[in-house]
Amino acid sequence: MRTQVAIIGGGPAGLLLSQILDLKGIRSVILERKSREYVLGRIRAGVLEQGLADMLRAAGVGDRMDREGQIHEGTDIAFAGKRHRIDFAGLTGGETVMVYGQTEVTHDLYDARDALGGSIIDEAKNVEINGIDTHTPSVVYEKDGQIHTLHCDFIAGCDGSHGVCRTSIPADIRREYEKVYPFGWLGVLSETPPVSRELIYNHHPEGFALCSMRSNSLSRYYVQVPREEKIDDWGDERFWEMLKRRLPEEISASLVTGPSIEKSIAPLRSFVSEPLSYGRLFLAGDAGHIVPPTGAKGLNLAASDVHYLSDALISYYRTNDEDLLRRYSETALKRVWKATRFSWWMTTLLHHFPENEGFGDRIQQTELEYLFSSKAAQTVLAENYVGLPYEPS
Ligand code: FAS
Ligand code: PHB
Repeated sequence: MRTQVAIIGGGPAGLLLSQILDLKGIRSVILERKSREYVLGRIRAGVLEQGLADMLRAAGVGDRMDREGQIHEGTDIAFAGKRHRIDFAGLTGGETVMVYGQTEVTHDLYDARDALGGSIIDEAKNVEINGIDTHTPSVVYEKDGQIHTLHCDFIAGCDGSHGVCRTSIPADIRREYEKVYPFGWLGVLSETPPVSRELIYNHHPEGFALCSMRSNSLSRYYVQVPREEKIDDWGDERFWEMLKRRLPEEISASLVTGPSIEKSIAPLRSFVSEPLSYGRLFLAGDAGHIVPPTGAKGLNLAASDVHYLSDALISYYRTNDEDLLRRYSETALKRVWKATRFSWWMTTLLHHFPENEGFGDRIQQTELEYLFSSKAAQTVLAENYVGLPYEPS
């Protein structure tokens, strides 16, 4: 088999890249390890920056998002029993975010790929990438017991944090930066009306809590739990009790609880691998970096990587010029590190760090009090949350 761009991974990064390239006449094949049903069953991100929403619209994948998604002009941050609003639109000259689940984005992308006859090979096992330091790379994989080789010009590593592409970059070239947080997020999806029209990021001495949603009848809640917690130890009642304890009285009083239709624990870490490219291999999305979900940046960074990588590939196939490809890693990492900083800052501001008792707690409280006394401080939060501009390639 032969194609122009072999894409490893059929999550949002791989699907969006394939769709954008297809619309420019560039052929790609997506190799996805799991079944489509498994990929579409994942519950993950919920907030889309303007940049990602615009990319989906430009790729012909924005209609259902514009029909069913919710535009949010601000968010609440609650601490010391009170809630304060960050007015995104007012502080950024009108910028907003779109609340629309990653699960729906992935559904829409699969539908769009099918509509264009895109080539997605799911349940592709034992993917191995070869020749990335040559002009004739290839991918070997197993499907239905048969071994196949896919010859290509480029390989896009969109295979997430547990993929094979990142570690195909030689260890002596690769530099990894990591910060592991001593806690995770226990998340619940429930068919209940959201407790508030906008999201509420809630600081509490016991631990962080987040009130989010997918629609007016589907709510998404998270509580900070110690890293070693096991999901089997968390019945719904225990979850709702903890959430209510952490929310300000006026919010928990109006919380509608119900059975969880999904419940999972995600560990939190910050991780960046440099460079994001090596020879004819280019990493995009979680394959190259991971952020704690506190800043709602993971999915949105996958989008900006795809923006830069698709620009570079389109430019190459149009002009045979490899300049943008050569500069992809440096360009993408500038935005990755800014979002990594913001996600670290939001996580540090809002979570309880047992090892910080005393001085650390007082600094955190001072930071929160300063945030709500300073329009400048709120503007910094707002412009990062709605998404910093995509730097010109
Ligand atoms: P993905 O991980 O989505 O997709 C990678 C794909 O590659 C997967 O389908 C995988 O099966 C496939 N793959 C892996 N190895 C392969 C191989 N060897 N061969 C072929 N295919 C392979 N972000 C937020 O903004 N907010 C959140 O609340 C949030 N919650 C999250 C919760 C969890 C549990 C996780 C894991 C992530 C969460 N994220 C969140 C981040 C998440 O949304 C990612 O940023 C987003 O999925 C990135 O998309 P991709 O880069 O496409 O990676
Ligand atoms: C979500 O709705 O899943 C969500 C929203 C905002 C975040 C993280 C997760 O920062």
